[in-house]
Amino acid sequence: MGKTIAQKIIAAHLISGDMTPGSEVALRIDQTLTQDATGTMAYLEFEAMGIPRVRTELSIAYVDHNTLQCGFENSDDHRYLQTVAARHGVWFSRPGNGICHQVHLERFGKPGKTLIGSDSHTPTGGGLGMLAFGAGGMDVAVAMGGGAYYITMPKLFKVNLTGQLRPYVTAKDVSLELLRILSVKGGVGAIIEWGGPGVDTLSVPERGTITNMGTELGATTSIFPSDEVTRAFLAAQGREEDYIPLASDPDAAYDRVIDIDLSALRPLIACPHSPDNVVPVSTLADVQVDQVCIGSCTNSSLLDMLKVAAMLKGKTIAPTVSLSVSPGSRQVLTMLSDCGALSDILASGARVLECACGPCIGMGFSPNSGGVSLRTFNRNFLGRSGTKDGQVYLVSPETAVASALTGRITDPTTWSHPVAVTMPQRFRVDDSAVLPPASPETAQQIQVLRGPNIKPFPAAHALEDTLSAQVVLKVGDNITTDHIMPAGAKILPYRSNIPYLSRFCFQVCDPDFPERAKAAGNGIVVGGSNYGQGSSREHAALVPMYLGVRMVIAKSFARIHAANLINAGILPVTFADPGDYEKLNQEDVLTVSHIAQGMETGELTVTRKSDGLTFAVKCGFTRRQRAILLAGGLLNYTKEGGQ
Ligand code: MIC
Ligand code: SF4
Repeated sequence: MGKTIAQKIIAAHLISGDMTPGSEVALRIDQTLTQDATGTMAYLEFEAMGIPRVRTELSIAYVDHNTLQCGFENSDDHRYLQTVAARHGVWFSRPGNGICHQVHLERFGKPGKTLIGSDSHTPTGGGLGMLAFGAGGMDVAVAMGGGAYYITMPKLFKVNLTGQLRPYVTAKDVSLELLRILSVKGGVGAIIEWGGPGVDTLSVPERGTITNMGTELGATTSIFPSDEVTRAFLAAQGREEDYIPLASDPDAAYDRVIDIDLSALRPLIACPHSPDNVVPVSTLADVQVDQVCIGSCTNSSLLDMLKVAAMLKGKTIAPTVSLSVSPGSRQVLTMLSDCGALSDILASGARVLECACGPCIGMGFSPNSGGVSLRTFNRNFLGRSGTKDGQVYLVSPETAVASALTGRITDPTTWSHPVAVTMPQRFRVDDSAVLPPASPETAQQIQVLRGPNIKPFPAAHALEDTLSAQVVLKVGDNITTDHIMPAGAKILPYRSNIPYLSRFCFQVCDPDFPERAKAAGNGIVVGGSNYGQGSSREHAALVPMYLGVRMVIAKSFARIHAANLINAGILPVTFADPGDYEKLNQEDVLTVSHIAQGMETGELTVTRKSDGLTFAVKCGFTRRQRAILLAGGLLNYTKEGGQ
């Protein structure tokens, strides 16, 4: 039988395992990326492994999240990242050079290669035909050292595209349509491949928007074929030599096929507070808008920005609306400036922010109290904007501009003059803000500069055979890593300071959690389905570990978070009977015995101390995962010589 695109790349990178869905496969990783908010921890972990130089084809450290320098913390971390990168063979993309996923697509991504990044939107690279995964920092550190990346072999979904997008209907609407169909859990355990005749009509940046938001489906990754559109994009970036063609075989089999007719789509909008809460834009026409933000790794390409500029040209935004525009990279900003489009954006009354994540991660531009904010971003989780009662909606750049001009949520297809924007034949290439690493001969002389904000890595516990602990928190379905470990301008500077960060753990759900967990000593968290969806931040596992959490019992887990829990030495187990979730209460004391043996059989028995209630939990760990847990996390496991 023929192979899908993902199967071909996996087969070419397979170190061990068999490619049957559900089995563990170990993959050779060609490229890694980190960003600053997760990178500090990843490089501390890499240093702890004692490997002098990265063993990948390319590893690169971007600085794009923590770019506000309100104190010494972020500036110190940037210097740490720059020096640690230079010393260990890693390229360094300076602050202001752009958002990691946008810059990686422009300058470094290559069809057919594997990439892991310490950021959940690393699958953006799938727009170029890369097999790109979001991962925890520790997994990235291991890959930098030449180690394999382990995943459960996913199922394969195909989205078959036909037709062509109508004016003002965009790639973002394609993503929102799939979220409407599948929900934020619909892609868990699957790779989503995009195919069909409609693919030819989508440019690489549009494909990148779509693979970027595959993360919101919970998908392991998403990927497009590499075709003539890919070749043209790479040629325009001055790197046609990176092109290889890649397509699925005609008789490749998929576990599920979803058909989307691009011509039938209309502008869509995700309502607060979940990316799958999707309705047509036209149904919300009376809603007043306070703020509009355009940018993020989802929608900040030159193509997006040129459309935004063309729509804004000669017009002024509504006086009640505050509009921000963050171009995705220095390349995008420079080219907007060169062609005069930047002036059109500025003249409309927009505030142009630097080329960084910015408002997407609560780094400024938080909405007013209760304010309605339309964003071209990928996540609208509760509190993520920095304003707890902010009402964040996700839209395309076209819907964002139409709404900024009218002051109400506006369907852009009601506009009479479609704007036509084409991809440039040649991008302006200037990589001067990407610093090469020191040569192997001089690297040892580089001094790694560490600020006082870098605190020691918290010690993980080796797993005992019996665990007796209190339920320190019970939460519902779809808990995000933004609930577990919030980000934002006030907290992000402390990503290398776990003790300080711990004060904010689960702040959105229960401000008393950190104190209660600390007082309990050992703790258990009980969650619903899709626990830990969202980001790749391993802090959402390291901080609970620091606060004494030893086990999370949930109905189901998001992929990256489950891996991060295991890497931190915390047991992620699922209810054998989801009905048992209802029986548990916060403060119950639970005991689990014979853990090592139970992990072998895949089932553990939990007993409640107060009344002897017993129930089963599932723990289908692989041999390697069991060894990691028993060692007390991936770092201990690696130090002990585990592969
Ligand atoms: C996000 O979009 O939530 C982030 C911030 O990019 C995270 C990474 C982080 O928390 O540093 C992600 O998506 O992985
Ligand atoms: Fe940055 Fe937002 Fe993209 Fe995360 S989702 S990488 S915060 S732009």
